[in-house]
Amino acid sequence: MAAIRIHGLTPSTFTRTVRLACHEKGIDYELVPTFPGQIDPLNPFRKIPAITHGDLVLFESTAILRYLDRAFPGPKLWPEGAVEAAICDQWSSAVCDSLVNAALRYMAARFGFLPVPAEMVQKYLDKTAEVVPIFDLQLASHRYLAGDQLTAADLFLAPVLFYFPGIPELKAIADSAPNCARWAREMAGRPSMQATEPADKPRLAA
Ligand SMILES: N[C@@H](CCC(=O)N[C@@H](CS)C(=O)NCC(=O)O)C(=O)O
Repeated sequence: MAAIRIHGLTPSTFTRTVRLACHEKGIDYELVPTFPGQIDPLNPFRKIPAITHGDLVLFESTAILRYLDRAFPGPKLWPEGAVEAAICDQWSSAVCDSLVNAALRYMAARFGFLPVPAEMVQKYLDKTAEVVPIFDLQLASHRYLAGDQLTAADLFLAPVLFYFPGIPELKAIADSAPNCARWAREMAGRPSMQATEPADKPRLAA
């Protein structure tokens, strides 16, 4: 049995981020399929993923990635320098806050995961159209989201952008972000992305 157990689901973007981190660092893990409603007591906030490592139980993907990066050898997910590490945190948070609170909420409505009032659905789409160009501008002058090397920030962004082509309105936004497209193509070629492709892609609600 692998020492690291990831409790979550393959279509979950945050679960994929944690799995990506394990693949990038070469950490062996076992995925324990767990729905948000089943994750308590590992995460009392009832969100996936959570991990266990021996007696340690951890939830919140950022804390999990930080732990994996510090506790295990392998390529660093945060750069060494104070400035570079802060930039990585900045872009990771921008994904988890500005992008997730727009695009992921829109996807949840379109995939029928959550009942979202109609006026909010449009607001989430408008907000997505507002924030994606900011990521595109950053990627215009940097190979990766937080600079010239792959960092945790890329591992947060990739699972979210991965769903854009499957939703016509989000595909239209992605199509006007050429630098995100160039970055996404490069990310798609990584073995970590291929190994964590969701088993079942969610379908659009009628
Ligand atoms: N801040 C959490 C967010 C995790 C999260 O939102 N997970 C989603 C699935 S991708 C979830 O469990 N949603 C269920 C819910 O919000 O009730 C983290 O970084 O791990």
